[in-house]
Amino acid sequence: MTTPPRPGQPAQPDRQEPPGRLDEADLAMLLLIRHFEQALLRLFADGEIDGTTHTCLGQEYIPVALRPLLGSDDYVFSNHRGHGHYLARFDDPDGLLAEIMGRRGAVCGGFGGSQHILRDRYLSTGVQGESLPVAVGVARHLKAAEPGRLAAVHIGDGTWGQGVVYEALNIAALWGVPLLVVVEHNDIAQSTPTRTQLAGTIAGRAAAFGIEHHATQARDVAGIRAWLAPVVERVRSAPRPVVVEFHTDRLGPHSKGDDTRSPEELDRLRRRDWYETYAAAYPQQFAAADERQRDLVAEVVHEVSARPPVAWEDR
Ligand SMILES: Cc1ncc(C[n+]2csc(CCOP(=O)(O)OP(=O)(O)O)c2C)c(N)n1
Repeated sequence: MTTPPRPGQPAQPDRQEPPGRLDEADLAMLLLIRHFEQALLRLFADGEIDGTTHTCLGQEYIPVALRPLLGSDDYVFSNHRGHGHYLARFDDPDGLLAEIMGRRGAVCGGFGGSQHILRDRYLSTGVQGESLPVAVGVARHLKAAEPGRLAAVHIGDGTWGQGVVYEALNIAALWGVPLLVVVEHNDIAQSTPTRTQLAGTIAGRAAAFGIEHHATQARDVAGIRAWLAPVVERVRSAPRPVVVEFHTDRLGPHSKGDDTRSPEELDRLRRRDWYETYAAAYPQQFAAADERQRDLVAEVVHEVSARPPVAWEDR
């Protein structure tokens, strides 16, 4: 039921294709997010951070692919698994880590932590589905006041169990608002496999509202970008809502250590990790960039950990 490509639109990239060679900036961003997330899990395991966090290990390529397609005047609404979304938009690992650790220089004064960040036109929330109606309202405003700009909202497959998603899609379609719904479909919601709780398909649910839907298995940043560029352009120019569904893998635990999947299942997913695929395709470029970003994140962790806690008067 996925909407067929239009004439002139690049074909949907295939997961089987070898990845295209990335430019240094894209590779650096992918690896920054990967090492940032791994460092966070270590900090939690070592008892250096309280509370909780949800890493986007395995899903990093989605915000990196979208990065040049979204401008600073577009709104991005993120969810509980949002570190990659934030880093791809702002390239600010220090501010994010300080926020999560409650240290000076925190992007939201340490109030928001991992899941609740507000910066310029970027807002994340840990409440599933909460951002979608807000994004529809913002998209309605953009349509009237800032034509050509859009609101992008990231949600997981499990979030399609929230009724508010359908109220929001209904109004988005009715009002014809510039809304890009980015679905990161990793087949699991915390511990619930999606196949046990989602009847039909996300494509079918979008179709029920007459909303254009596209899906891809690809992890190749350049291929995804070329494929999505005209889709995103249509969201802006029509304007109208579009749902883009990425079939992806959550490689880490739901939050810090609560993975209910079997070691065999995790092995299967790790074998198709973009990190492994890219390392095998471009070993020299990868090794140098990987070491650089690993060191950069280690330096950020070292420097931010040494900062004093956020003080009340800094907030
Ligand atoms: C309204 C609401 N209900 C329950 C939760 C607890 N919760 C946090 S994440 C999550 C699973 C979300 O699954 P999905 O949307 O597929 O995203 P993923 O975690 O796979 O990225 C749940 C149940 C919540 N944050 N908000």
